[in-house]
This record gives sequence, structure tokens and C-alpha cells, in this order.
Amino acid sequence: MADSTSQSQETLSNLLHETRSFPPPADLAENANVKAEAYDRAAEDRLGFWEEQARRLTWERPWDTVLEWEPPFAKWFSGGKINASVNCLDRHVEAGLGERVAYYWEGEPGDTRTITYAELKDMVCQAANAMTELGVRKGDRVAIYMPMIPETVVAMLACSRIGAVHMVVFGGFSVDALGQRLDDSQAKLVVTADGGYRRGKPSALKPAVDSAVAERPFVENVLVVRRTGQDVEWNDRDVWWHDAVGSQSTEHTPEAHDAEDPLYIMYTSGTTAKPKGILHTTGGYLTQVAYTHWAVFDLKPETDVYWCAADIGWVTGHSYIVYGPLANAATSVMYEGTPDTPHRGRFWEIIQKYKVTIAYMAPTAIRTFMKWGDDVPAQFDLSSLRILGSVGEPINPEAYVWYRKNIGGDRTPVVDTWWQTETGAIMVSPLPGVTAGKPGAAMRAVPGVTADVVDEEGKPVPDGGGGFIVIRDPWPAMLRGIWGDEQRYKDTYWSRFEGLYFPGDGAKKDADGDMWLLGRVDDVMLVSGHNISTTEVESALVSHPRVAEAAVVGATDKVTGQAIVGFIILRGGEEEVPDDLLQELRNHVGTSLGPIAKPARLLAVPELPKTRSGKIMRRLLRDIAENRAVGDTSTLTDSSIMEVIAKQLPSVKPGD
Ligand code: 6R9
Repeated sequence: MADSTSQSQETLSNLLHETRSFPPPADLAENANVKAEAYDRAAEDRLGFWEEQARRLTWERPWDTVLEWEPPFAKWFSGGKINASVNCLDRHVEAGLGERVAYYWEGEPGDTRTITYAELKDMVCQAANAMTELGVRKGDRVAIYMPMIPETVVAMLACSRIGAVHMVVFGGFSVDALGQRLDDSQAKLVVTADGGYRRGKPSALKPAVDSAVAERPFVENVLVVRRTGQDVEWNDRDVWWHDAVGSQSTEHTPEAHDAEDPLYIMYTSGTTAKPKGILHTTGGYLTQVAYTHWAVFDLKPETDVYWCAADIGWVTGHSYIVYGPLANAATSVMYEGTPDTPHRGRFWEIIQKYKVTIAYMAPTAIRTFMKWGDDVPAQFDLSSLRILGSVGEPINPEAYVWYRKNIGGDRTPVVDTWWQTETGAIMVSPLPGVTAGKPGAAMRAVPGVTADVVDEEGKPVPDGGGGFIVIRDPWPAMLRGIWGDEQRYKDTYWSRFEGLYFPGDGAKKDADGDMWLLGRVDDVMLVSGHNISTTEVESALVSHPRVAEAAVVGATDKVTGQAIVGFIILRGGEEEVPDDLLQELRNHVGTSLGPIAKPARLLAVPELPKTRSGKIMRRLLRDIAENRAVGDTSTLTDSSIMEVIAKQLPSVKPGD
């Protein structure tokens, strides 16, 4: 991980200058759930602050100790007993909110389901009873390989209810990726569906499970939801969801679990080969996801309709489709399919239909919508929206401003939320009623979290400097380790800087001390002795009207160490960059960031290789830029992309 950082003593250059800023609307500021005083209060008594947030939940038994910290191992709320599914369901029903809608679910073909808190609780109790009957016990791992349907949430909550550890694998992953995760977690049950709808047609899931499970006798049962009605091959260990779950009682007495009992494992691939099983536990995780969902989105559960457009197979779906919103008794929208089915206005149609007030999505989606044109969202009534969120990557200023203007009617704050699978919950983000947001900046650590930007030696950089983001103190939703690999946990996150958590991202502080996240340090380029972030060069490229999307990598170069190679999607979809445009784009980057950041080569491509969360896999693009065989593509949303891009190679244009 530290390879590219140790190449140079230089810290990350601070190239981009962005001066726009958007103060919160007055009424939002006045009625905000969280006001400026929260920062001071949390700073004065961080542990007391988190205790106060933990009290927003219902505990079967209060904790004895807020935090036990034996670096790098944390225990939050030790002695406390809590059940996550009770906090997400039972307590709301008991409080008289049973009729409140938990999810407005929208299937891709247009079928819909409205599920109240009372109904969801019944479904979860049935599933908990079914899993118990299938022999699943507390501590057992359950794999969930599903489309975006309500049963996915039900399966997760049923696990949390009985204390089984869920491990959701993104439905787009290959058999190999699924198999590797089954091996590592030794899941005894797999929950899947015949298929789900994507791009207007049924997309099978069960065949991948069949192949993965065939060689893995430790998987005792496969529980199959019927979603598409596709033909499925049936094996001895397969059980239909509607038989096994549908026949159960809707009563289930939950057990109170220890605050530190495992809740789930979520695999994250990072840049190396073997995915890391990130382990999250119960009490601290739930405390921070519930608090941040309420604070960062200023959630008013009685009136808001909240929509997180992420996939449940991504940590964002876990924390901000399932646990955060449900713990807060929010009403959410959940959408099964793709944004362009059956037309490119599908997202805006959903917002109009359900009068969504808070929407949360990834910059990659926002850039795609920009590419499709302003006239698409303009056809829909988006006036219900009051807050917009972004997650997954740095949001470039162009995309931020487009989002605010074309989706938010120039009225809604945009919260750029920085966090990771490992952090479990939002760590750095504006607060919509407090912060004057700057396009492209995640701004400040949320109350109760202590983030900083440090140099190579771990010393804080002054305002205006660049370096690495670190977290100084343990936080409630932090990962508790890597499943089965304690040493790797220490090495990956706690060895770079003494006593500090190292997320692996570059960052800078601006003149006001606000934070700008610059992507993975493994992606940072070293050009003629300067560390340059891919994010800034990409932002500069997409600020040119001809460029819809850009991915930049450093390719080995005899003269400069690394040369900047840009892969760009042109707005007109052209497959070559004409010479005059190439020059123009290089100059455009030179003007925005300085001559050092001018790309040496630019290559027009029809698509970019992305993960489920829309992150560009620069490692694969580096392979292409350095004429190597392309590495592991098993976690791409679409693995054929690399062939398409490789075919474009002849159009590589050398720079001057
Ligand atoms: C939630 C999630 C984590 C990595 C993280 C960083 C990047 C996420 C970001 C952001 C800049 C933001 N990232 N949000 N970079 N600004 N607002 O994305 O988790 O899939 O584990 O990825 O994503 O590089 O380290 P995960």
C-alpha cells in the first residue's frame, strides 16, 4: 500500500483551486437536527458524546464501559446487550409506528411493493424462524447473493436477529468472487434468488450459486427467493424461500446480543488480490450509522422520504439503506434496477413519484446523468428534494455543481460524505444545516470523529498543505478486524503511522482548514518528483465541455518516473481524440493545475472499468497503459469492458 508514498518525501501537491461555496438555506439551518455546537460538545467529551448517541438506541442492558482501547483493538459499549433488528423494527412497532412505510420498493419492470414497519417485522421474524429451522445458529455465517429486493433486507435483519453473521456478496460478482468469499467466511447458508431485473430483462443469479456451491460441501442449504420466475436447476440442498419462510410464524423472540458480537462481514478488494473480510460488530456500528444518518441527512423521519440509490452489496447499502434508516424509523425508497431502464429519466421519475426529499448516490452516477444531458431531469418535478448526498469517490466540482443545480434546483445542500467499508459509517462530511459546502470538499470530520491530514512523518500539515488522511481516535463503527487475519489488520491500517488509523487516501487542507479527499494513495502519480493526485487531473479534464468522464493513471516513464495517461469518454462518444482537442485538453489541464499535471497521453474510450460502487479500477488501466496483461477483473460490474478498452489501444496518442 505504501509503495507509491515511499517513493518520495514530497507530500501530495495541492493543485486545484476552487473558490465557490454554498451556505445552508436559512430554514434548514434553523431547524437542523444538528447545529454547530455539536462539534464543540463532542470535542470536549468525545466518549460522553458517543454515549449520548448510543442512548438513541434501545438496549436490553446498558453498557459498563464506553470504550476499551488496546490499540489497535477497540471494544465499544462493553457489557451492553442489544439486538439490531429490534432497534430497526420492534421498537418502532411498539412505539405505534407499525403503519409507517419502511420501504417503497420499486422493481425495475415497474412492479411495486409498499412495506410497513409492522410488515417488515413479521417478514424478519418468519425468516429468523426459517433460518433457525435450517440449523443456522448464533455466530454462523450466512452468505447473501441477491438482487435489490425487500427479501435482501429481510435476510440481513433475520441474521442480526438470531446473531448469525451476514456476508452480502454483490449480485454482479462472478462465481470466482463468490466462491472465494464463501471459502474465507465458511458460510453454511446461502440466500439467493432465481434472478433479478437488470437493463430490462431477468438476470440469473442462481446458476452462479450452483457453480460456487457445487465444490463447497460446507454450504448446507441454499434458500432461493422467486423473483423473476426463471427456470432454475434444483439441488438437494435448495429450499424455496416461499416454502421455508412463508410457512413460519410471525412471532420470534429475539435474543439480546453483546454489543461486540459480530454483525456482518463485508469483503473489500482494495488493490491487492485477496479480498479482506471487514468485520463489523453490533452496538457501536448501529450507534454511528444511526447518528450519522440522522445528522448528515438532517433526517425528519415523520416527513422525509429518503432514497439511497446504492447497491445493498456495497457498504453504503448496509449502513444507509438498511441499518441507519431503519434504526431511525425512516421511510425509504428502494429501487431494483438500472438508471436507464426503461428510459434515462428513471431516477427522476422515482423522485417525482415518491416525493423523495433526500437522495444519496455516487459521483459516477451523477457524471453519467450529466452526460445524458440537462433536459432529462428537467422533465420531472424534483421540487420535493431538500438534501442531496454523494459517496464513493471524490466528487469533482463540475459534477457537484451540476447535481446541486439540475437535481437540487440550486436550493439543496450537497453533502459529500467520505468514509469506507472499514469505517462503517460516515466520517468526514458537511452538516447540511451548519456547513457552507464547497464543491468537491468533504469538509470536516463529523462530531465525535477526529480526522487529520498528515505528512510522510505523520505530522499534521498546515492549512493549504497536502498529505494523507488519518483518524486519531477510535470511533464506534470502526472495523474490529479482518476476518481470520489479525496481522493483516495491523499491517494494513495501523503500521503506516504510529498510533493512527491510515485509511489509504490522500487529502489536502485548504486555506480554511477544510478537507478535500484525493482518492487512494496507491493511485497517486509521481511525475518528475511531484506527487499528483489522479482526482485533480480527472476533475480538470471533466471541467472541459468536451469530456464526460475521465480516469487518469501514472504509467512508467524513463524520463519523468511516471507519465500521466488519461482515459476519457468524450461527450459525443467519439472513439478518437483529434490532435487539436488533445492539445486543447492538455493546455486546459495545464491552465487549471499547472504544466506538471499535463497528461502525456489521452485515449478515448467508450466506458471505464468500475466496481459495484462506481470506483474506477485504475490498476487495470495501468496494466493497459504499461502494455501488460490485464489483471483480476472479477469484481468489475461488467468484465467485458476491458476487452472493449484494449481494442481502442491503437488510438493511443503520444503527447509532445
Ligand atoms: C463508502 C465507500 C472507500 C474508498 C475511500 C475513498 C473513496 C468514498 C469518498 C471517497 C472521496 C468521498 N471514497 N467516499 N473519496 N470522497 N466522498 O465508498 O466505501 O467502497 O470501502 O470505498 O472510497 O478512496 O477510501 P468503500
